[in-house]
Amino acid sequence: MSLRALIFDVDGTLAETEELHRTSFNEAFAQAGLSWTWDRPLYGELLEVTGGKERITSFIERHGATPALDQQAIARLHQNKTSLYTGAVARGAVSLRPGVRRLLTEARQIGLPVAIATTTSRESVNALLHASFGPDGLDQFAFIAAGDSVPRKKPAPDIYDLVLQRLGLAGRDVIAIEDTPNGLRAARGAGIDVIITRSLFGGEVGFEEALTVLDHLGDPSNPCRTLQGRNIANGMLTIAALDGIR
Ligand code: XBP
Repeated sequence: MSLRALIFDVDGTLAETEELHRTSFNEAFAQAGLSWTWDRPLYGELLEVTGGKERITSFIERHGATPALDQQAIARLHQNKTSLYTGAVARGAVSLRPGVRRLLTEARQIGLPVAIATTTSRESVNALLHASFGPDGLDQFAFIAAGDSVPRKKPAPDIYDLVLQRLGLAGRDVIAIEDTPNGLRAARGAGIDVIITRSLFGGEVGFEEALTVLDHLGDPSNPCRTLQGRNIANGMLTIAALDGIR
């Protein structure tokens, strides 16, 4: 087998989490006495900037939102947003997307390492993995690269470069699963082939460089559809299919 690892994005790919991120931002704004509200269309635009702290900074700079909080205040506000988000995740507010658990189980059974490359805070990733896979959830991943572990977030390739370096692999050895044009650019920048699963906030355009675009990864009772690119899934994306396209 030429495929030596899989790398998963988190938000929109492992689970549809962005709506909960959005409402957690709004709750944190309200608790801080700010009159800001991010509705869905606005949040869709703001997602162009990855990373929660960076998104708030860009909102202040590009939308002229007041008060113009400094970086310390933004970090505090974001920390509260993260607490609100992780609390809701722990209470079961989000679940894994179709096919994710199946593909991870398949990878584990054949000893294929799986890593994570995300711009989201490590606390938020941990909360999702704990809620989805139980207390040992984190152990099934060979490496988790999250949040501020690199200075430049997606679409820069840095987070993928970091994962490759830690796995001791080259871009051609792995496949990434992503849901956004920013994620696709980041992985491609690191020389990695990408499968896109379309998500609520990931958009429908900008995926020309993906190997294939699916509606989700597919399960026996819930087959996936190929929306763009090569038809490799046949209702369900398997490790064998991923290995076969290389
Ligand atoms: C998605 C993001 C994140 C989340 C919010 O990351 O851009 O910023 O919207 O998370 P990915 P934080 O698709 O790489 O998983 O508030 O924790 O930054």
